[in-house]
Amino acid sequence: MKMTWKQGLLAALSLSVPLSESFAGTADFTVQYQNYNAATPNDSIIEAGVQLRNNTSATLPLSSIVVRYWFTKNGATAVTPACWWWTTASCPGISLTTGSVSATNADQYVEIRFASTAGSLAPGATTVPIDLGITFGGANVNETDDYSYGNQTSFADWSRISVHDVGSAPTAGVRGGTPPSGGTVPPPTVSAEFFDDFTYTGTGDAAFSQLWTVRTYAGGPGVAGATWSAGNVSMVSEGSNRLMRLQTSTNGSVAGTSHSEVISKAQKFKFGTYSARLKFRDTPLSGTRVFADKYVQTFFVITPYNSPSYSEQDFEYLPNGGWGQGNTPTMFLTSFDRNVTASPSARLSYSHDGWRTLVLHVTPSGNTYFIDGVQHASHSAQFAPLINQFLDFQMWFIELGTANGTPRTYFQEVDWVYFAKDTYLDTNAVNAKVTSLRSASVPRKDTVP
Ligand SMILES: [Ca+2]
Ligand SMILES: [Ca+2]
Ligand SMILES: [Ca+2]
Repeated sequence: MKMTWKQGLLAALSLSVPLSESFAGTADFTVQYQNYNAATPNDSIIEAGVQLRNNTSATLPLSSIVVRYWFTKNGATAVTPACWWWTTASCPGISLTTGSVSATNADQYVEIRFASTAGSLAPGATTVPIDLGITFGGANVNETDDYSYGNQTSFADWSRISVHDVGSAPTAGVRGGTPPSGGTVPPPTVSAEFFDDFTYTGTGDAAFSQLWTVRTYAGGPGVAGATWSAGNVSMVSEGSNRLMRLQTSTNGSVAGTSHSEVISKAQKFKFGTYSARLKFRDTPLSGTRVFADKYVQTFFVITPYNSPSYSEQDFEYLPNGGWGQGNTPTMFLTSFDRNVTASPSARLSYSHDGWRTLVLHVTPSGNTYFIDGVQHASHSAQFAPLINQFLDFQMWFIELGTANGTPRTYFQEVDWVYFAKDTYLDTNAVNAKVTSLRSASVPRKDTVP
């Protein structure tokens, strides 16, 4: 493609602009919209076709922006966004979250985010349509009172779906379209919080040891006789960010198998928002993926297991399947209670490889699980904790591929963990808290009594 020196310079400049800052103006993008469900504005489905045109003379990375669709949920208790089509049926490169606002004709929005793999949009180019679905747990809603609603059945410019800088507040950082007017609901005030960005030099860092214990004692869960190795926990870099890495290794024999666990020193977490940003990994750090190795990548909270008041809430990801799932990558979201044998568990039968933001609301009336802003499970008050809990990260084998004697090491990484006591933050509010702490150069914080 022929490109002038100026366009080339602008494209180069765009790469050096921080993602949270506007590259240029508020008309960088035009949204074009078609209502794919125009015939039924009063059923339980919103289906919007959305495409984006780049109005600038620069090539703009889609990962630098988000698209927000604004609506009223009319009292519906579940709001579930989905990408039903984009480029291929699996919608690679897109993730979706929801947020709350208080604006004219909008109390909710769905946000479309793009991974770096979604690529860039050339000057004047338009994306193929994104088929955005929003469902309400079967409840019927009224779309005609939605800010972003229109009934056109072919694509036309539409200012009521807006484009913003990634990471911006709901109506801020406008790059295209016009967000609804009116205030946004400020996130609730957090009185006590725990945060760790895992910026340590290593697990020998004294500051790390103040907050966390790396397990070395033997025992369950998992393959009996496996060791729990301190060497399986390390701190690594990803660009300028620091991550905590957990590993689990095997050569197919019990003697050659080691697990890992990092647990908070404090047992003081009960009701509130638990959250962590994890990079789940489907492929090994070294060696070959052996599907007969069934193992678990986790973030969970737990009391002492033997307590008469035992409780536990888990995000457990099985990249190679297991627990009756064959080789299908499966996420289990489970709440345990000492006195209940049937532990409720949601099962998500697809890969979670890559970065995921996990949010768990633990309230006196039950536990609700979110991944990347989407609610996937809600468990009743029976499973609310009775006593304080620990924060925990763990990797372990359920069973081994004993026929394969070649060593292999699997891993997961943790960017940060955040807890807000007695306060319930949605995923956007959690991300805003983490961004704010980082902006203030706070690598870790603990004000939880
Ligand atoms: Ca509809
Ligand atoms: Ca509505
Ligand atoms: Ca980090």
